[in-house]
Amino acid sequence: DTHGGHGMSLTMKIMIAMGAGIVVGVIFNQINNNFINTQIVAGLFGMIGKMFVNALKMLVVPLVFFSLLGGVTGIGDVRVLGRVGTKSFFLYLATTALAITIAIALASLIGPGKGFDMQGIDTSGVTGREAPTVWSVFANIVPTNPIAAFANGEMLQVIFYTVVLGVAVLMLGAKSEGFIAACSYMNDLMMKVVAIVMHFAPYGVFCLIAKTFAEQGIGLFLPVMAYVITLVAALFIHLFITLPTMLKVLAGLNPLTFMRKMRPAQIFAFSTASSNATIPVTYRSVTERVGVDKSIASFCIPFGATINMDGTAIMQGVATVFLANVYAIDLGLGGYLTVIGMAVLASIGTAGVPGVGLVMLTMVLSQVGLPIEGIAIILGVDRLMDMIRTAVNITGDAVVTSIVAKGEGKIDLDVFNDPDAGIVDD
Ligand code: DAS
Repeated sequence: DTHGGHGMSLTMKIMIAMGAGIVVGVIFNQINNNFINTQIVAGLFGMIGKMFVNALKMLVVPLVFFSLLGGVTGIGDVRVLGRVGTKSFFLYLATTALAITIAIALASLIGPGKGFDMQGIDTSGVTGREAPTVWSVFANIVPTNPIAAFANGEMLQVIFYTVVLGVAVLMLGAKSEGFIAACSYMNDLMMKVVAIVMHFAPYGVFCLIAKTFAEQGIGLFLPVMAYVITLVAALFIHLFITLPTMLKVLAGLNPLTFMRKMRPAQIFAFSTASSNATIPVTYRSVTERVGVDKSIASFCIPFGATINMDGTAIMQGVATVFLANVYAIDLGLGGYLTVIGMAVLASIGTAGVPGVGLVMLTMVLSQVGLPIEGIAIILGVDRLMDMIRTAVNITGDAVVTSIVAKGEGKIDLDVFNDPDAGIVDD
């Protein structure tokens, strides 16, 4: 979507960078071991890509802190805050549970993994992680040391502490005016830093994708093609049917307009495979392009990036059915209900970073007695699957945020209906 007389918008540049990255990556993958040492090229792309992801991540904690502090003091009413928190929490869990249920149903229908030939796949070296108990997941939301929580980017703890701080700021009443003004300034300052980092997006996106495709042989997909096709189908059902329907029915917003406005954030999520790193872009797209009020987005976006992972839950549903078929183990309805419960619980406790879905999958598999070494079978294609499901994850976050905002009457429809709102062309 070009923007006025400014020529090509950043969105267009990012999309071209994504396409070019795929083409260049596949070419390097195909010519590998011939005359160009792709290790050097992949190393260069990797370095630039990593710098870009790090630049995004360096924004997350300060941006979330200042925007959320501004958001809490902007809402100004603890009851409204409680309502927004409760509504978003249950909507996030509901979309995740719905996503994995559809994924399991679809996978049971298609039946990937039946008669799978292990053909000497090396399943050693896959280590599981203990499944968290419900109690520990919720107890860990309260930080023992806020500085450590901020330093380590423990998002749930950062959110908890900032909300409590925000409520305390409200309780101080008029005394807080200077502080609130400073937070608003810091929020604007961080958004300017986001704009600077986004200026380098085409280069970062290109390098991240070119490196991934240069390393991911296409051949890796053949043995698990049934798994990949089922997973991508389930992800697309959620992305293009379930979420748009929820948006239309629960918020009365045009899904096509919404999806176009979320495209840059989806491409960032695809390129970085990290919901957390994408928070600055998701937040900016939802506020400046969809028109959601900062006071809602500043809570729901980081909250969703942490506890809401529809795409990841879908992968866990499909992978569980696939591995149950590979090992010819019949999980039964009880088994699948356990998988759904475990996947939803696991998504609350884990941050949105690359590869976290597989770590959560070990928890889900061990809970239903499936051999976790089976993960070695789908490991080869997981990076690309992670990129796709992360784009689904942040779209789910943005949809729930928009639904909550619409419910609170905190969405500016003039912005939503303005095709050029928030076009990032600086
Ligand atoms: N990459 C994770 C995220 O950032 C999702 C996953 O690993 O499944 O949301």
